[in-house]
Amino acid sequence: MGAILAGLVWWGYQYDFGFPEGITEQSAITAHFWNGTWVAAFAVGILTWGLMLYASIAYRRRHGDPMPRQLRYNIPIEVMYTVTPIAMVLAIVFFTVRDEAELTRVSNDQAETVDVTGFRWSWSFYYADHDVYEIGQPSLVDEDLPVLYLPVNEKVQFNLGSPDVIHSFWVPAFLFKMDVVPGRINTFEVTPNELGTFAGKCAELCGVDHSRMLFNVKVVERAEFDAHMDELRALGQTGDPDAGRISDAAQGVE
Ligand SMILES: [Cu+2]
Repeated sequence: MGAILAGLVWWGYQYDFGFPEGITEQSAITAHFWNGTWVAAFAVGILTWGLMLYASIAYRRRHGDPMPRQLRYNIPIEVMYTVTPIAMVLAIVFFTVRDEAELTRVSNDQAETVDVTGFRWSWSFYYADHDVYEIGQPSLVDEDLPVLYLPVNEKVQFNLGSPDVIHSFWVPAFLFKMDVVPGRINTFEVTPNELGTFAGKCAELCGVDHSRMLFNVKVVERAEFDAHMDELRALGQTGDPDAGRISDAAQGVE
């Protein structure tokens, strides 16, 4: 029985317990935390189910048994029932705080900086080092969505701002999301390490067109990234489309 459950846990581990595959250096931290939590939860579960099963068979009622000894107000057991869950919760808190600190650490040694503005109901991406931008419109049609280009294996710093309500910048394949809050700039850094096109969305219900607040992320080679910057420049999409909005918000100006 325990062996079957342990086998199931091992099998689940091979598939990251249903988690999508991460595409950044940092996503390995999230995946490891997710897997570790499941393994720990199953270890507790297997022990608990095993004890329940054992107790209900070994101590089942037999004919003529008297009323068993009652264990009300048994201090050692009460203490164990209190201390054990607290220790388990503290362990979860320890790993959560440790990994969150690592995932949100900003070291300012990025290769590219992208100022992301989430607005009702789309996104703009300002590539600060190239002074060009892309601005989207709400849509469910893939070809109409704004595309965020990122160079592979290079660290990108995102600065998230909003001129209106709270949004949330979510690329599921990053295994990470961060809220976009009016009046402040939220910053995080990732290093995408896999080429491809990935979905992005708003993860905070923000109004009538929330579901159409989609975008795509293209992780490309450096040369293709630079070519795209030139394309945006040729289209005349230069300057910060959000000049004022984000920076005013950062200073608390409405
Ligand atoms: Cu939104």
